Amino acid sequence: RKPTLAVVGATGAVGTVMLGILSSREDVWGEIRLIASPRSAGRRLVVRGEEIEVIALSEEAFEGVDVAMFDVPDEVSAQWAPIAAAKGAVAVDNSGAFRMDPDVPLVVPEVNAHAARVRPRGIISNPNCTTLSMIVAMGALHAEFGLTELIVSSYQAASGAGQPGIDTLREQLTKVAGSNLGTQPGDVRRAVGDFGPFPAPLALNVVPWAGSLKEDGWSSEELKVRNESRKILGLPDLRVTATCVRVPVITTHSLAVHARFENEVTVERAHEILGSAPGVVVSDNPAEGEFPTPADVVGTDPTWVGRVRRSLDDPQALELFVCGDNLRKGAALNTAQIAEVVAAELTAAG
Ligand code: 11C
Repeated sequence: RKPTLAVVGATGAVGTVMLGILSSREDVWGEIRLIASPRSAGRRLVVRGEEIEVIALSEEAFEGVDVAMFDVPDEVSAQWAPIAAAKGAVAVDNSGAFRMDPDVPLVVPEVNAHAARVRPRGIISNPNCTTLSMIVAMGALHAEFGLTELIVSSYQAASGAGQPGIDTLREQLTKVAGSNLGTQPGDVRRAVGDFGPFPAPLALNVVPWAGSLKEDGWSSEELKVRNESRKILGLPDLRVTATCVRVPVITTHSLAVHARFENEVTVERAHEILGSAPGVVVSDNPAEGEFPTPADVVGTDPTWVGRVRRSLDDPQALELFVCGDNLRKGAALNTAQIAEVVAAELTAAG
């Protein structure tokens, strides 16, 4: 019997991408059940070419479910993932609710698939999209050179803040299109009016903020990049500094990465490693204008890496520019890959 899958949060920005991904990947699932808030129950959505009615989140909705994916806010996952697990499902959770729980593995299949097998709470966490947008490439480089430090600046897309983020950026872009705005202090701020989920205008701007305020001026997003990178790579003392910035891109997060290693590095060897790493594509020929940009890689699955350079002042460090679709590898795709690892395990166990 093929395992039964539940998709919780099927109607959200990530849930919508998830249904497309489930329809295009090798089909390892028996029944696929779509679950959402009571407000969205009754809607009919297409997955694997078949229309399915969305049912309301309830305990009974998890009856007979083997794997339950959660693409919902932290507080909804915090309440419902343990309920799904108590009903016998393996919960694969894309929220921040359980990522740092020592009894919950944080899994990126290309880096630490083995960790998915040990799940005392019946829950597996999917990392934050910013961490995910670089970690496959960093895992491959770490395996060869031994990572000792990461200094990253992110360029995060509006869709990281969900559908309200996308809607806000589109509305702001409409308001500023064809104008002379962006020439006087505050003119864009006054013109766009509504900032939506962002603390400042995003159109014609960059905003050095994502997430909520934590101690000493750090944002939650910056701490997630640090804590999650350490946990996924199994390097609890890895030095990590992140500055997270929102840019006027609809979808695809980018990161400028300074990575320091135990050993000397060469660009040639880094290209070889990245070029043969599953899930990574190298696009690095600046003489021909070749490097990854969000507009070019959006809608694709891999982590794209370009601008690979050895640091001028440090032969043990590399500089890179990395792009990844935050709704696909950064969210839905990685969740689907984790669920497939579990499905293979369940199917093998009979
Ligand atoms: C953003 N990375 O771009 C965030 C969204 O911890 O799953 C994802 C938040 C999370 O705003």
